[in-house]
Amino acid sequence: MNKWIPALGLALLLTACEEKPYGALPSPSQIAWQDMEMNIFCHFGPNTFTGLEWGEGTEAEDIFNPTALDCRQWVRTAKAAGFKGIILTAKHHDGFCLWPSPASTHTVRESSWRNGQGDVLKELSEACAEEGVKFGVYISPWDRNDPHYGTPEYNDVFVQTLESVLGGTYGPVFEQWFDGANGEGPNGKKQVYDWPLFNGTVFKHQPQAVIFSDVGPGCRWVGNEEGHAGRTNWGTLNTEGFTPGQGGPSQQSLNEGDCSGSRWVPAETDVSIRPGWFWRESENDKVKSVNELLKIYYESVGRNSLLLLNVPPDTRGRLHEVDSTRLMEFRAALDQIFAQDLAVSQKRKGQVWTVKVNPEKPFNRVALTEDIAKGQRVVSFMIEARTAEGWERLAEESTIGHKRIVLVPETCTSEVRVTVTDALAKPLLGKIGLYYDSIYSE
Ligand code: FUL
Repeated sequence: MNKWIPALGLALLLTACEEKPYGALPSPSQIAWQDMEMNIFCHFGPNTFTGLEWGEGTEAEDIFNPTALDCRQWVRTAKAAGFKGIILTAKHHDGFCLWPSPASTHTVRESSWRNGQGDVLKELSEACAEEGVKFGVYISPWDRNDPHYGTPEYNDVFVQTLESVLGGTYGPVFEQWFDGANGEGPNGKKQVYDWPLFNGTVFKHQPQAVIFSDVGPGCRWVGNEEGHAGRTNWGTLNTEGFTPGQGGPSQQSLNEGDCSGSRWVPAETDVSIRPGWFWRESENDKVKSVNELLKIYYESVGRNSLLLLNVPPDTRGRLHEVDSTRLMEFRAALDQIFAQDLAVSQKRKGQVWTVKVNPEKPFNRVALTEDIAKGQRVVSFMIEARTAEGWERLAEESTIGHKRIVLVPETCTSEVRVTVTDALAKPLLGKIGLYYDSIYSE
């Protein structure tokens, strides 16, 4: 036998061993979810028409009356701006259902909108399917309308509510958003939620769905509504002993995850393009600027989190011109910044990656990735540039994950060096990208 064959076999075996997964791992659905990077949140319902953020639950159904509902416009706008999915508030805390839920008498069916024949979920899910944009739902467990709220029966009502959305009528649902807010219902009582029952119902009908809550199991709240994940941000979290809402993990754990956390529950950064979650005429001049959106992008997607940007439809049932224009400007800015990767080639030696760069072109962004399918490993790293005097430090940071974009001073150099200074297991970095951003100002 050729003496190299066993040696080669051993080498391959060693490589395979080296790349063994480490720690808590993402499921295929969670990997696909994280690849989406940016999704649109749509807060829409009676509050759109009353100007409230939290409806009372006593609003007449006729309040909901979009004059020119056009879910295709939402989906096409989201798609053109580079967002991969849309999550709609199918039912917010006021209990009003944007579909004719058999578990409620407070729905589009009881309204005079389209003579009670309208169904926003149908229209949105069909538009999403046509455009190849993923469809997700927010269904608030807190319900200020349902008379059963605050009694054990409500948990069964909520299961029926979930089933009527997730049971197949509206096709695949990529994310189920569970809001932790738990206030009082119409009888002044709070509900003891049966989370295992709710999650089990979601998985029964949509086994691939990523469930959002403070503790997942699919993804976690980032701990604030301002649009920033932690500079340190682990995809892993210790969930034992915690529940969604008030029994959730600390704000720091939500924001940064837990190093070596027992479960893979990555952060989702939900933030509104406007001051409020629902559309209001008075906020048309308060839509976030491109600069603010870029900051949010760097501090969410650029910090190993998915960005869920709320762009609420108006009383016509359309994304307002101010918001849709801003989304296009945001897209144009991202395209310009990330159009050209200035890294020429990349070499690895141990825990050090050296990247060749064209010395005539400046860069000020370093984009890093880890192969998260094998577990998140990098604890800390350092970025340096070669100068005539030796290596100059540009940044020292912690954690990478799915994507990490580090803002560094404007630099011209022939070589960049990334050194992983601490890791839980052998670091598996992907391609390192170097970019120049002339738009964002801190
Ligand atoms: C919160 C809710 O109370 C807000 O109204 C909004 O829906 C936000 C995304 O989540 O918990």
